[in-house]
Amino acid sequence: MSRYMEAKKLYEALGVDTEAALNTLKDVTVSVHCWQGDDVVGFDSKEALSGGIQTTGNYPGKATSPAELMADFDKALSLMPGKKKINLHASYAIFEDGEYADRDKIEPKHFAKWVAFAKERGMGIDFNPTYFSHPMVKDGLTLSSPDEEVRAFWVEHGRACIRIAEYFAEETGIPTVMNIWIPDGYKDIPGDRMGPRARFKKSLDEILSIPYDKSKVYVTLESKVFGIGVEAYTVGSAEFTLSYSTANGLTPLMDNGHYHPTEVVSDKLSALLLFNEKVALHVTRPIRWDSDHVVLFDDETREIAKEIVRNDALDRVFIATDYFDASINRISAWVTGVRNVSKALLFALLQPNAKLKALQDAGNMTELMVLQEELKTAPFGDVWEEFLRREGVPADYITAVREYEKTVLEARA
Ligand code: RNT
Ligand code: ZN
Repeated sequence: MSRYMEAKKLYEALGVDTEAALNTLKDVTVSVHCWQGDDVVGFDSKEALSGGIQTTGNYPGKATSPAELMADFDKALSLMPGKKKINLHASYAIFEDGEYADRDKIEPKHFAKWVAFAKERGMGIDFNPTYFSHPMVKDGLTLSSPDEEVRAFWVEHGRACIRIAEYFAEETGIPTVMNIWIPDGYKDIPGDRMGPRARFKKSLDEILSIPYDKSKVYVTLESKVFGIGVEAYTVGSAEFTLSYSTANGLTPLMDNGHYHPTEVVSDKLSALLLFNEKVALHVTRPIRWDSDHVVLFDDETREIAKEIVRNDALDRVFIATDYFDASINRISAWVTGVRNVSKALLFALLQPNAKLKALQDAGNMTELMVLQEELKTAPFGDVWEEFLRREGVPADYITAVREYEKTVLEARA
Protein backbone atom coordinates (compact mmCIF):
# COMPACT_ATOMS: atom_id res chain seq x y z
CA MET A 1 0.00 0.00 0.00
CA SER A 2 1.31 3.50 -0.80
CA ARG A 3 2.32 5.80 1.99
CA TYR A 4 -0.61 8.04 1.11
CA MET A 5 -3.09 5.17 1.35
CA GLU A 6 -1.72 4.27 4.78
CA ALA A 7 -1.92 7.86 5.90
CA LYS A 8 -5.49 8.05 4.59
CA LYS A 9 -6.44 5.07 6.79
CA LEU A 10 -4.75 6.49 9.86
CA TYR A 11 -6.54 9.81 9.38
CA GLU A 12 -9.82 7.96 8.83
CA ALA A 13 -9.39 6.38 12.25
CA LEU A 14 -9.12 9.90 13.65
CA GLY A 15 -12.31 10.87 11.83
CA VAL A 16 -10.58 12.86 9.07
CA ASP A 17 -11.26 12.54 5.33
CA THR A 18 -7.98 13.23 3.51
CA GLU A 19 -9.66 13.23 0.09
CA ALA A 20 -12.02 16.00 1.16
CA ALA A 21 -9.04 17.96 2.52
CA LEU A 22 -7.08 17.62 -0.73
CA ASN A 23 -10.09 18.62 -2.82
CA THR A 24 -10.71 21.70 -0.73
CA LEU A 25 -7.08 22.80 -0.71
CA LYS A 26 -6.67 22.74 -4.47
CA ASP A 27 -9.24 25.52 -4.85
CA VAL A 28 -7.87 27.87 -2.19
CA THR A 29 -6.21 30.97 -3.64
CA VAL A 30 -3.08 32.44 -2.11
CA SER A 31 -2.06 35.90 -3.27
CA VAL A 32 1.70 35.90 -3.84
CA HIS A 33 3.52 39.19 -3.27
CA CYS A 34 5.73 40.22 -6.19
CA TRP A 35 8.17 42.12 -3.97
CA GLN A 36 10.15 39.13 -2.66
CA GLY A 37 11.81 39.01 -6.08
CA ASP A 38 13.56 42.39 -5.98
CA ASP A 39 13.75 43.39 -2.30
CA VAL A 40 10.72 45.77 -2.57
CA VAL A 41 12.54 48.05 -5.03
CA GLY A 42 10.03 48.33 -7.89
CA PHE A 43 10.58 50.03 -11.24
CA ASP A 44 9.37 53.59 -10.82
CA SER A 45 12.02 55.31 -8.73
CA LYS A 46 15.64 55.17 -7.73
CA GLU A 47 14.84 55.92 -4.08
CA ALA A 48 16.04 53.54 -1.39
CA LEU A 49 13.39 51.49 0.39
CA SER A 50 11.80 53.67 3.06
CA GLY A 51 8.77 53.63 5.32
CA GLY A 52 10.28 51.75 8.21
CA ILE A 53 10.46 48.44 6.35
CA GLN A 54 13.80 46.89 5.53
CA THR A 55 15.39 44.15 3.51
CA THR A 56 18.72 42.90 4.72
CA GLY A 57 21.18 40.78 2.80
CA ASN A 58 22.82 41.00 -0.57
CA TYR A 59 22.25 37.62 -2.18
CA PRO A 60 23.26 37.82 -5.86
CA GLY A 61 20.89 37.68 -8.80
CA LYS A 62 17.93 39.83 -7.80
CA ALA A 63 15.51 40.87 -10.52
CA THR A 64 16.10 44.40 -11.79
CA SER A 65 13.68 44.64 -14.70
CA PRO A 66 10.08 43.64 -15.42
CA ALA A 67 11.27 40.80 -17.66
CA GLU A 68 13.53 39.41 -14.92
CA LEU A 69 10.92 39.74 -12.21
CA MET A 70 8.32 38.01 -14.38
CA ALA A 71 10.72 35.19 -15.23
CA ASP A 72 11.61 34.69 -11.57
CA PHE A 73 7.97 34.84 -10.52
CA ASP A 74 7.18 32.19 -13.14
CA LYS A 75 9.94 29.95 -11.85
CA ALA A 76 8.65 30.32 -8.31
CA LEU A 77 5.05 29.67 -9.43
CA SER A 78 6.07 26.44 -11.15
CA LEU A 79 7.19 25.11 -7.77
CA MET A 80 4.10 26.12 -5.79
CA PRO A 81 0.99 23.92 -5.67
CA GLY A 82 -2.53 25.37 -5.64
CA LYS A 83 -4.26 28.46 -7.04
CA LYS A 84 -2.43 31.76 -7.05
CA LYS A 85 -2.96 35.46 -7.59
CA ILE A 86 -0.17 37.97 -8.09
CA ASN A 87 0.02 40.85 -5.64
CA LEU A 88 1.54 44.02 -7.11
CA HIS A 89 2.58 47.38 -5.71
CA ALA A 90 2.06 50.62 -7.62
CA SER A 91 5.84 51.00 -7.73
CA TYR A 92 5.91 48.09 -10.19
CA ALA A 93 4.38 50.20 -12.97
CA ILE A 94 6.01 49.44 -16.32
CA PHE A 95 6.95 52.48 -18.39
CA GLU A 96 7.95 52.12 -22.00
CA ASP A 97 9.73 54.26 -24.58
CA GLY A 98 11.02 56.79 -22.08
CA GLU A 99 7.53 57.68 -20.83
CA TYR A 100 7.03 58.22 -17.12
CA ALA A 101 4.13 59.06 -14.82
CA ASP A 102 4.51 60.01 -11.19
CA ARG A 103 2.50 58.14 -8.58
CA ASP A 104 -0.36 60.64 -8.65
CA LYS A 105 -0.66 60.20 -12.41
CA ILE A 106 -0.29 56.47 -13.02
CA GLU A 107 -2.90 54.84 -15.21
CA PRO A 108 -4.12 51.37 -16.09
CA LYS A 109 -1.97 51.37 -19.23
CA HIS A 110 1.17 51.34 -17.09
CA PHE A 111 0.11 47.92 -15.85
CA ALA A 112 -1.00 46.44 -19.16
CA LYS A 113 1.97 44.09 -19.22
CA TRP A 114 1.09 42.75 -15.79
CA VAL A 115 -2.47 42.18 -16.97
CA ALA A 116 -1.21 40.20 -19.95
CA PHE A 117 1.09 38.24 -17.64
CA ALA A 118 -1.74 37.43 -15.22
CA LYS A 119 -4.25 36.55 -17.94
CA GLU A 120 -1.86 34.12 -19.62
CA ARG A 121 -1.58 32.29 -16.32
CA GLY A 122 -5.28 32.50 -15.43
CA MET A 123 -4.50 34.55 -12.33
CA GLY A 124 -6.19 37.49 -10.67
CA ILE A 125 -4.22 40.52 -9.52
CA ASP A 126 -4.19 42.21 -6.12
CA PHE A 127 -2.86 45.72 -5.71
CA ASN A 128 -1.26 48.16 -3.29
CA PRO A 129 -0.74 51.89 -3.53
CA THR A 130 2.91 52.57 -2.68
CA TYR A 131 3.20 55.15 0.08
CA PHE A 132 6.96 54.83 0.55
CA SER A 133 10.29 55.10 -1.29
CA HIS A 134 9.32 58.38 -2.94
CA PRO A 135 10.42 62.04 -2.62
CA MET A 136 6.87 63.17 -1.80
CA VAL A 137 7.06 61.28 1.49
CA LYS A 138 7.91 64.33 3.60
CA ASP A 139 9.09 63.89 7.21
CA GLY A 140 7.94 60.28 6.90
CA LEU A 141 4.35 61.37 6.24
CA THR A 142 1.93 60.79 3.37
CA LEU A 143 -1.86 60.76 3.83
CA SER A 144 -1.55 62.23 7.33
CA SER A 145 0.79 65.06 6.35
CA PRO A 146 -0.04 68.57 7.59
CA ASP A 147 1.41 69.81 4.29
CA GLU A 148 -1.61 70.05 1.98
CA GLU A 149 0.49 69.61 -1.15
CA VAL A 150 1.90 66.33 0.17
CA ARG A 151 -1.46 65.06 1.38
CA ALA A 152 -3.18 65.94 -1.90
CA PHE A 153 -0.48 64.19 -3.92
CA TRP A 154 -1.02 60.97 -1.99
CA VAL A 155 -4.81 61.24 -2.16
CA GLU A 156 -4.46 61.38 -5.94
CA HIS A 157 -2.20 58.33 -5.76
CA GLY A 158 -4.87 56.41 -3.85
CA ARG A 159 -7.53 57.37 -6.41
CA ALA A 160 -5.28 56.40 -9.30
CA CYS A 161 -4.76 53.03 -7.65
CA ILE A 162 -8.49 52.41 -7.24
CA ARG A 163 -8.91 52.97 -10.98
CA ILE A 164 -6.07 50.57 -11.70
CA ALA A 165 -7.47 47.99 -9.30
CA GLU A 166 -10.83 48.16 -11.05
CA TYR A 167 -9.09 47.71 -14.40
CA PHE A 168 -7.36 44.57 -13.06
CA ALA A 169 -10.67 43.12 -11.90
CA GLU A 170 -12.38 43.90 -15.18
CA GLU A 171 -9.59 42.48 -17.29
CA THR A 172 -9.02 39.29 -15.32
CA GLY A 173 -12.64 38.70 -14.27
CA ILE A 174 -11.39 38.13 -10.72
CA PRO A 175 -11.99 40.70 -7.93
CA THR A 176 -8.97 42.72 -6.84
CA VAL A 177 -8.01 43.32 -3.24
CA MET A 178 -6.54 46.80 -2.93
CA ASN A 179 -4.68 47.25 0.31
CA ILE A 180 -3.89 50.61 1.83
CA TRP A 181 -0.94 50.77 4.19
CA ILE A 182 0.84 53.99 5.09
CA PRO A 183 4.14 54.23 6.98
CA ASP A 184 3.21 57.52 8.70
CA GLY A 185 4.24 57.97 12.28
CA TYR A 186 6.76 59.48 14.66
CA LYS A 187 10.04 58.29 16.05
CA ASP A 188 9.43 59.99 19.35
CA ILE A 189 6.60 61.11 21.61
CA PRO A 190 4.19 63.19 19.50
CA GLY A 191 2.67 66.45 20.67
CA ASP A 192 -0.57 65.63 18.87
CA ARG A 193 -1.82 62.13 18.29
CA MET A 194 -5.26 62.96 16.95
CA GLY A 195 -4.33 65.51 14.28
CA PRO A 196 -2.49 63.05 12.02
CA ARG A 197 -5.25 60.47 12.44
CA ALA A 198 -7.89 63.06 11.60
CA ARG A 199 -5.98 63.93 8.42
CA PHE A 200 -5.56 60.25 7.52
CA LYS A 201 -9.32 59.82 7.98
CA LYS A 202 -10.04 62.79 5.76
CA SER A 203 -7.62 61.51 3.11
CA LEU A 204 -9.25 58.09 3.09
CA ASP A 205 -12.67 59.73 2.74
CA GLU A 206 -11.36 61.69 -0.23
CA ILE A 207 -9.79 58.64 -1.89
CA LEU A 208 -12.88 56.51 -1.43
CA SER A 209 -15.24 59.21 -2.64
CA ILE A 210 -14.55 58.31 -6.27
CA PRO A 211 -17.02 55.81 -7.66
CA TYR A 212 -15.85 52.22 -7.99
CA ASP A 213 -17.51 48.83 -8.16
CA LYS A 214 -17.37 47.31 -4.67
CA SER A 215 -18.06 43.85 -6.03
CA LYS A 216 -14.87 44.11 -8.09
CA VAL A 217 -12.53 46.00 -5.79
CA TYR A 218 -12.21 45.13 -2.11
CA VAL A 219 -10.38 47.95 -0.37
CA THR A 220 -8.54 46.72 2.70
CA LEU A 221 -6.83 48.77 5.40
CA GLU A 222 -3.68 47.45 7.09
CA SER A 223 -2.72 48.47 10.61
CA LYS A 224 0.71 48.58 12.19
CA VAL A 225 1.95 49.15 15.71
CA PHE A 226 5.43 50.52 14.91
CA GLY A 227 8.17 50.59 12.30
CA ILE A 228 11.85 51.45 12.11
CA GLY A 229 12.00 55.19 12.73
CA VAL A 230 8.37 55.29 13.79
CA GLU A 231 8.73 53.58 17.14
CA ALA A 232 6.64 55.90 19.30
CA TYR A 233 3.50 56.34 17.22
CA THR A 234 1.91 55.09 14.02
CA VAL A 235 -1.05 56.91 12.51
CA GLY A 236 -2.66 53.72 11.15
CA SER A 237 -2.92 51.90 14.45
CA ALA A 238 -5.10 48.82 14.94
CA GLU A 239 -7.89 50.82 16.55
CA PHE A 240 -7.86 53.41 13.78
CA THR A 241 -7.91 50.97 10.88
CA LEU A 242 -10.50 48.67 12.41
CA SER A 243 -12.80 51.53 13.28
CA TYR A 244 -12.41 53.10 9.86
CA SER A 245 -13.02 49.78 8.11
CA THR A 246 -16.13 49.03 10.11
CA ALA A 247 -17.55 52.51 9.74
CA ASN A 248 -16.94 52.64 5.98
CA GLY A 249 -17.57 49.11 4.79
CA LEU A 250 -13.92 48.33 4.02
CA THR A 251 -12.18 45.06 4.80
CA PRO A 252 -9.70 44.97 7.70
CA LEU A 253 -6.25 43.56 6.96
CA MET A 254 -4.08 42.01 9.64
CA ASP A 255 -0.37 41.47 9.04
CA ASN A 256 0.93 39.10 11.71
CA GLY A 257 4.12 41.15 12.06
CA HIS A 258 2.19 44.25 13.05
CA TYR A 259 1.29 43.62 16.66
CA HIS A 260 3.07 43.54 19.98
CA PRO A 261 5.25 40.42 20.01
CA THR A 262 3.04 38.38 22.34
CA GLU A 263 -0.19 39.20 20.50
CA VAL A 264 -1.27 36.68 17.87
CA VAL A 265 -3.37 37.15 14.76
CA SER A 266 -4.71 33.61 15.15
CA ASP A 267 -6.60 34.82 18.21
CA LYS A 268 -7.95 37.91 16.45
CA LEU A 269 -9.45 36.20 13.40
CA SER A 270 -12.57 34.76 15.01
CA ALA A 271 -13.47 38.14 16.46
CA LEU A 272 -13.12 39.92 13.13
CA LEU A 273 -15.00 37.16 11.31
CA LEU A 274 -18.00 37.74 13.57
CA PHE A 275 -18.22 41.37 12.48
CA ASN A 276 -16.92 41.40 8.89
CA GLU A 277 -18.05 39.63 5.75
CA LYS A 278 -14.41 39.49 4.57
CA VAL A 279 -11.10 39.68 6.40
CA ALA A 280 -7.67 40.02 4.80
CA LEU A 281 -4.31 38.72 5.95
CA HIS A 282 -0.64 39.37 5.28
CA VAL A 283 1.11 36.19 6.32
CA THR A 284 4.67 36.83 7.37
CA ARG A 285 7.13 35.80 10.11
CA PRO A 286 8.24 38.42 12.57
CA ILE A 287 11.31 37.65 14.64
CA ARG A 288 11.35 40.04 17.61
CA TRP A 289 10.00 42.82 15.37
CA ASP A 290 8.25 43.20 12.01
CA SER A 291 11.24 41.60 10.32
CA ASP A 292 9.34 39.94 7.46
CA HIS A 293 11.24 36.66 7.49
CA VAL A 294 10.18 33.83 5.15
CA VAL A 295 7.01 32.09 6.38
CA LEU A 296 7.77 28.74 7.97
CA PHE A 297 5.55 25.79 8.87
CA ASP A 298 5.50 27.02 12.43
CA ASP A 299 2.98 27.08 15.26
CA GLU A 300 1.44 30.47 14.52
CA THR A 301 1.11 29.89 10.77
CA ARG A 302 -0.69 26.62 11.52
CA GLU A 303 -2.84 28.28 14.16
CA ILE A 304 -3.89 31.02 11.71
CA ALA A 305 -4.76 28.34 9.14
CA LYS A 306 -6.78 26.39 11.72
CA GLU A 307 -8.85 29.47 12.52
CA ILE A 308 -9.68 30.00 8.85
CA VAL A 309 -10.58 26.36 8.26
CA ARG A 310 -12.50 25.49 11.41
CA ASN A 311 -14.57 28.66 11.17
CA ASP A 312 -15.47 27.69 7.62
CA ALA A 313 -13.99 30.94 6.35
CA LEU A 314 -11.83 29.86 3.40
CA ASP A 315 -14.01 31.96 1.10
CA ARG A 316 -14.11 34.92 3.49
CA VAL A 317 -10.41 35.41 4.17
CA PHE A 318 -8.13 36.96 1.56
CA ILE A 319 -4.83 35.19 2.17
CA ALA A 320 -1.71 36.99 0.97
CA THR A 321 1.98 36.61 1.72
CA ASP A 322 4.19 39.55 2.72
CA TYR A 323 7.86 38.97 3.48
CA PHE A 324 11.20 39.82 1.93
CA ASP A 325 14.52 38.15 2.56
CA ALA A 326 17.53 39.34 0.53
CA SER A 327 20.03 37.10 2.32
CA ILE A 328 19.08 33.81 0.62
CA ASN A 329 18.10 32.69 -2.86
CA ARG A 330 14.98 34.76 -3.52
CA ILE A 331 13.17 32.09 -5.55
CA SER A 332 13.67 29.62 -2.73
CA ALA A 333 12.43 32.23 -0.25
CA TRP A 334 9.29 32.76 -2.34
CA VAL A 335 8.58 29.05 -2.76
CA THR A 336 9.34 28.07 0.82
CA GLY A 337 7.05 30.73 2.29
CA VAL A 338 4.13 30.21 -0.06
CA ARG A 339 4.34 26.42 0.19
CA ASN A 340 4.26 26.77 3.96
CA VAL A 341 1.01 28.72 3.77
CA SER A 342 -0.52 25.87 1.73
CA LYS A 343 1.01 23.32 4.07
CA ALA A 344 -0.50 25.02 7.10
CA LEU A 345 -3.89 25.06 5.39
CA LEU A 346 -3.63 21.35 4.65
CA PHE A 347 -2.62 20.68 8.24
CA ALA A 348 -5.71 22.60 9.36
CA LEU A 349 -7.93 20.69 6.92
CA LEU A 350 -6.64 17.44 8.42
CA GLN A 351 -7.83 18.25 11.93
CA PRO A 352 -10.96 16.53 13.30
CA ASN A 353 -12.40 19.95 13.99
CA ALA A 354 -15.89 18.86 15.03
CA LYS A 355 -14.40 16.44 17.53
CA LEU A 356 -12.07 19.09 18.96
CA LYS A 357 -14.98 21.48 19.42
CA ALA A 358 -17.10 18.78 21.08
CA LEU A 359 -14.32 17.96 23.54
CA GLN A 360 -14.02 21.64 24.42
CA ASP A 361 -17.77 22.10 24.87
CA ALA A 362 -17.91 19.02 27.09
CA GLY A 363 -15.23 20.57 29.26
CA ASN A 364 -12.93 17.69 28.44
CA MET A 365 -9.74 19.73 28.24
CA THR A 366 -7.62 16.72 29.14
CA GLU A 367 -8.48 14.77 26.01
CA LEU A 368 -8.50 17.94 23.94
CA MET A 369 -4.83 18.42 24.79
CA VAL A 370 -3.96 14.78 24.21
CA LEU A 371 -5.67 14.63 20.81
CA GLN A 372 -4.15 17.91 19.64
CA GLU A 373 -0.70 16.62 20.56
CA GLU A 374 -1.33 13.31 18.79
CA LEU A 375 -2.32 15.15 15.61
CA LYS A 376 1.03 16.91 15.45
CA THR A 377 2.77 13.65 14.59
CA ALA A 378 0.04 12.11 12.41
CA PRO A 379 1.43 11.22 8.93
CA PHE A 380 0.82 14.69 7.56
CA GLY A 381 3.88 14.64 5.27
CA ASP A 382 2.47 11.77 3.22
CA VAL A 383 -0.73 13.67 2.51
CA TRP A 384 1.26 16.80 1.62
CA GLU A 385 3.36 14.80 -0.84
CA GLU A 386 0.21 13.41 -2.37
CA PHE A 387 -1.05 16.97 -2.85
CA LEU A 388 2.19 17.93 -4.60
CA ARG A 389 1.95 14.83 -6.80
CA ARG A 390 -1.62 15.64 -7.85
CA GLU A 391 -0.64 19.24 -8.56
CA GLY A 392 2.32 18.13 -10.67
CA VAL A 393 4.78 20.01 -8.49
CA PRO A 394 8.02 18.35 -7.35
CA ALA A 395 8.49 17.64 -3.64
CA ASP A 396 12.15 18.57 -4.02
CA TYR A 397 12.30 22.15 -5.21
CA ILE A 398 15.85 23.08 -4.29
CA THR A 399 17.24 21.17 -7.29
CA ALA A 400 15.17 23.28 -9.69
CA VAL A 401 16.03 26.45 -7.78
CA ARG A 402 19.77 25.71 -7.95
CA GLU A 403 19.55 24.91 -11.63
CA TYR A 404 17.80 28.24 -12.30
CA GLU A 405 20.38 30.00 -10.18
CA LYS A 406 23.21 28.53 -12.26
CA THR A 407 21.67 29.19 -15.63
CA VAL A 408 19.78 32.47 -15.06
CA LEU A 409 20.56 34.30 -11.82
CA GLU A 410 24.32 33.96 -11.97
CA ALA A 411 24.36 35.41 -15.48
CA ARG A 412 22.90 38.68 -14.16
CA ALA A 413 25.50 41.40 -13.72
C1 RNT B 1 4.70 47.10 5.97
C2 RNT B 1 3.48 46.37 5.54
C3 RNT B 1 3.22 46.40 4.06
C4 RNT B 1 4.45 46.15 3.23
C5 RNT B 1 4.19 45.88 1.78
C6 RNT B 1 5.42 46.00 0.94
O1 RNT B 1 5.02 46.89 7.27
O2 RNT B 1 3.52 45.05 6.00
O3 RNT B 1 2.21 45.49 3.77
O4 RNT B 1 5.22 45.10 3.74
O5 RNT B 1 3.18 46.68 1.34
ZN1 ZN C 1 1.97 43.78 5.32
